[in-house]
Amino acid sequence: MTRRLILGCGSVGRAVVEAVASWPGELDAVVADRGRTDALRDDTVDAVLGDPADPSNYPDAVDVVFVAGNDPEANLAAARSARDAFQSALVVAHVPVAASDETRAAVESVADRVVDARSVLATRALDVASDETTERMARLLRALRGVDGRLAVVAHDNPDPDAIASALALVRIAASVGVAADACHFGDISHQENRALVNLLDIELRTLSDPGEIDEYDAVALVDHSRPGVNDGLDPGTDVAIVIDHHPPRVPITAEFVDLRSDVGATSTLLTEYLERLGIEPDRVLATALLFGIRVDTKDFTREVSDTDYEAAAFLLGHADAATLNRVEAPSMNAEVLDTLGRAVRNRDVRGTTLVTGVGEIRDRDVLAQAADRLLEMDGVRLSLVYGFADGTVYVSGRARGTDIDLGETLRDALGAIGSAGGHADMAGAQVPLGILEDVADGSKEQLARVVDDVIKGRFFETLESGPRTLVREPDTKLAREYSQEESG
Ligand SMILES: [Mn+2]
Repeated sequence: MTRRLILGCGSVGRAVVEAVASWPGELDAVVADRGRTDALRDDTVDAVLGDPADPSNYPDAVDVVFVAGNDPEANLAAARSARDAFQSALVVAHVPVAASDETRAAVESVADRVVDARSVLATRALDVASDETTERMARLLRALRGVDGRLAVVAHDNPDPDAIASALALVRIAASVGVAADACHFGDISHQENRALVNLLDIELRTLSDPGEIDEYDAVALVDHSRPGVNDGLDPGTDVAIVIDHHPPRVPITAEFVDLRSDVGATSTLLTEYLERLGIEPDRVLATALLFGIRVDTKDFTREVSDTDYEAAAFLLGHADAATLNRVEAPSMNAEVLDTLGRAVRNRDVRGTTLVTGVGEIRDRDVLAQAADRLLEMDGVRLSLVYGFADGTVYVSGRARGTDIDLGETLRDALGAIGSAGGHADMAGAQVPLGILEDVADGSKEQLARVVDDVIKGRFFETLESGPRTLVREPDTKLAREYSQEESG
């Protein structure tokens, strides 16, 4: 049981609390601000109102201390007290942007780890996430290794692509630890698209017709649903070893291993994360099925889609068979758009609510507008800018929503001098001749992509940081017309 103590609570402390509150272990906090204290108590943290640097406010023993206030000097004082009070604890201290070099150095001398707001925030957030993910991986493998015999991975009745793909993926993960498993379901695969998926990919599924058939197995796992006997043909009293699902449960779920995350769009996303983190390379059939599962459940990335779904899709793209996907249905999103979107997600540079990304060489510049649209759906993104190059020109496409930035005018400021740019406040584009950039790149495609990155991304962020155009000015109507034509697709 890890005992954690938070000292001070600025925006960083708040983020830490939100991440840590769900972890097993104890969480205490000492905060000088009454409003913050009350907010923490709402989060069921044991929060004391008082001076974070006063040891009399501390619990008897802790394993990890997060110093997480907004004030550099107060954090230094708290870090010193914590170091004195808990010799063997891990002291992690946040150094706010405003800290002087002197204070920064002083904090570094007492804390075991320093989180420097100027550079490390994003990285630390990822570390925190990966700790949780790593622990989950370990628990799943433990549950699988505990299976003595053959495992039935049961999808819900009349399984959809998400359920089918998830079952296949769990069978694959089980095999990686030497446990034999079958992907099973009750009912029919009735939907034409789902049958096409199974037939085209030659997917092996066992159709169960009698609840008694499950007795041939030594353990049961459920995917894309969470209760035996509810939306499957199992006896409601069936012992379940593993549940992996993205639907919010109506009742508490009992199983040895439960992974229920309703903040992702598909169970296939969860299974993809396992494959990726466990270093299991999905074969063509599995990757294609998982990608299809994510697409169907998120209605082609338009419904309940999260960053995790995009990350999973980006990973699967490298392994999936786009041609087969295209044959399963006539998708609204073709393979090239999906591929461009994958590159856009992988290469993204997010600063605040702005996402800028380069996709390298493109064949069809329409894909940029579609990618910019989709990226705007990512969590916390209010402005997206996507660029790629073709036929000696860099094409740039941007979208904005819920911000007061005039994107068309801002793009003109950023790129007007080296090309043509403009458009609406919420939908804009630019074209920059590659000309001189190509000379700099010296014939190498990779080098060219880097030079384009430097110029487009560099100029755009620079313009944003130095004061972007806001919606006060009327956009140039002539340019707006010009660009709205190519941006309408
Ligand atoms: Mn699903």
